[in-house]
Amino acid sequence: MDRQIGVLCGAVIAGATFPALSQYEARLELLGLKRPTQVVASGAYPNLLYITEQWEGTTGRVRAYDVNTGTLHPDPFATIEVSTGNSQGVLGVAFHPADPTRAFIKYTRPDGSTVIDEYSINPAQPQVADASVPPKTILVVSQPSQIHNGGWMSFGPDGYLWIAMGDGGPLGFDPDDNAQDLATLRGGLLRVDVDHPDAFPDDDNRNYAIPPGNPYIGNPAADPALWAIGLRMPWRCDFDPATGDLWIGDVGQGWREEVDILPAGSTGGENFGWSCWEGTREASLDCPGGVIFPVHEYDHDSGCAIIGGLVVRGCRMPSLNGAYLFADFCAHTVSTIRETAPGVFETEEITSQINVTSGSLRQITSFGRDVLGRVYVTTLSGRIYRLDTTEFTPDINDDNAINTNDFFAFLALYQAQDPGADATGEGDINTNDFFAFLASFQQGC
Ligand SMILES: [Ca+2]
Ligand SMILES: [Ca+2]
Ligand SMILES: [Ca+2]
Ligand SMILES: [Ca+2]
Repeated sequence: MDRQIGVLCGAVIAGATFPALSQYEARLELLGLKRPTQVVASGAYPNLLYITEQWEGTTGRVRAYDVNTGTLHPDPFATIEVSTGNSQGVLGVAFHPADPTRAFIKYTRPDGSTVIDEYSINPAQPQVADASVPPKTILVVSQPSQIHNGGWMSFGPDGYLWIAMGDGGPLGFDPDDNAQDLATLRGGLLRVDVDHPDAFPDDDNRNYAIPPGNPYIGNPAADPALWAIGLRMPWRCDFDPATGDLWIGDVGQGWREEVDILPAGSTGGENFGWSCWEGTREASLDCPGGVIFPVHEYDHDSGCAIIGGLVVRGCRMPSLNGAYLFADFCAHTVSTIRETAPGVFETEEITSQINVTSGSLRQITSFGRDVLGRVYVTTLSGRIYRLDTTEFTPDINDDNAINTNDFFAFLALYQAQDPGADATGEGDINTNDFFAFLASFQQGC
């Protein structure tokens, strides 16, 4: 913060009044999609959001949506033949962080296998994949059944592609013990390198390199793509944009839904417990030690399937800054988790604080963010909502950061008696608003 403004804030903060209790709004952004499962931004094309449509009939799609114009591009980015169980279909899309011509789509193909293919983008036409370049397969993982195929995928802060895999079934309680088996990728968290030559030239199902530092390199009993094990159905995960911690929402079996954290400093080899443990409930008698337990879990009195969310960062919703948002698919609840002291996590259900402008937040399938940190929610019914706040935010110029530009933007609004300067929210613009702005400005986000 500018030093002079900081001094000014320090002088007036004692008399400041803070905005009232926050309320949120879920504004309907788009409807009519087919089972949307993810909303992903590409840094290279900041006005576009890419939406995965899980399946319609036997076809899944990725669609491009222009957030500036509010239009869905009529032609899909990609159209893929898929298998169509509840956790099958098009499951995720990721964009190479440094190369605007490369996109990656995760889906289950008609024979049930989980596949990641690379698609090419012509930067002149990023709404649709470049049809002149055939998709290239990165990874194929066979699946014993159509359950627990779900799992998220994203590039991490380290530039590698991270992939979470469900245990694959074929029944409950992971009967093949996939999640504790170092030889299979099912039930694991993977880290692969898509920038270096294929390390498995004799294997058409593995077309990537292994990043140096992966924990099981050199272990002949382990698949070197694994970073961690013990996951059941990690439907949605998120790297905290501020800390790099990975938050994992792992769907439970009959008792516990859980949220796990892989710290940014992880050196790999973590065991998240499944199927020895379901949350902190012992599910089998033969459990290894050293299991990482969830930072939050809830039982089936409060829901049935956790929809992992994301860590909100930035100034658009100041009271959610730093909170992890997640949902339950059946209870239709939205909740937050905050680390209030090192290792202490507190949760709050905020469903009743969200005013939904049209329809309802039922059967939430994912949360996503755009390049400005705005938060989106997808529902199985085909809707996308943008989560916003009715609270006053000192981010006056709406760029998700607070700095001197906001200070001067506020002064301009204040002098013009613009409603945007009504920091106290009572309809009048006076010196109280000036002090309230300064207080929230100093507080930052
Ligand atoms: Ca290969
Ligand atoms: Ca666990
Ligand atoms: Ca700003
Ligand atoms: Ca006012």
